[in-house]
Amino acid sequence: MASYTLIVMSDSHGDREIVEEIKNHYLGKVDAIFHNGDSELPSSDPVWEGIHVVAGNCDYDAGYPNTLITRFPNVTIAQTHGHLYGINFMWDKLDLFAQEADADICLYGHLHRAAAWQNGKTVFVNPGSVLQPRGDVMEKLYAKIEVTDHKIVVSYYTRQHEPYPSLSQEFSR
Ligand SMILES: [Mn+2]
Repeated sequence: MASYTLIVMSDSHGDREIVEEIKNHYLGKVDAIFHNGDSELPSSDPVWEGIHVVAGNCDYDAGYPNTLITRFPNVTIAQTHGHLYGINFMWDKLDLFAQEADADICLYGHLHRAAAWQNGKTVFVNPGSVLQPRGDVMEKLYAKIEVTDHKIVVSYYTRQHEPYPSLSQEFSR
């Protein structure tokens, strides 16, 4: 049985230390680390070695891609910040992006709100913001996704790597 562990952060807005801290905590121990944009760091920053990162609306460095598709033998991950897909107003465009990539998991950010849900086969995950949370959950969070052949489990962690269990969810695939 193939299984993968993914770490996802987003919207660090200039806080380089937390990006480096999360990377150092997990690099080599998980299958991939993602940053969903609005880092406000140069795309040439060496912190990005080992991190899949996309452009956010506050990233003016042209070196970041708007989207990234990461494929493992048994799981496809589509990643984008979300502002280019109008996610403040609707989910249709992000849905289409995920469908076109045939994504099992769609990673986004932008809203600074931790969220995970499934539409069709795709599990959509916003890890929240590691710096500026908004909405009902005012905790600075990142996400861990554990993928097996039949399940996708999404859980959230604080900047101190403490679990934040009330937001955990499990999806069938
Ligand atoms: Mn942002």
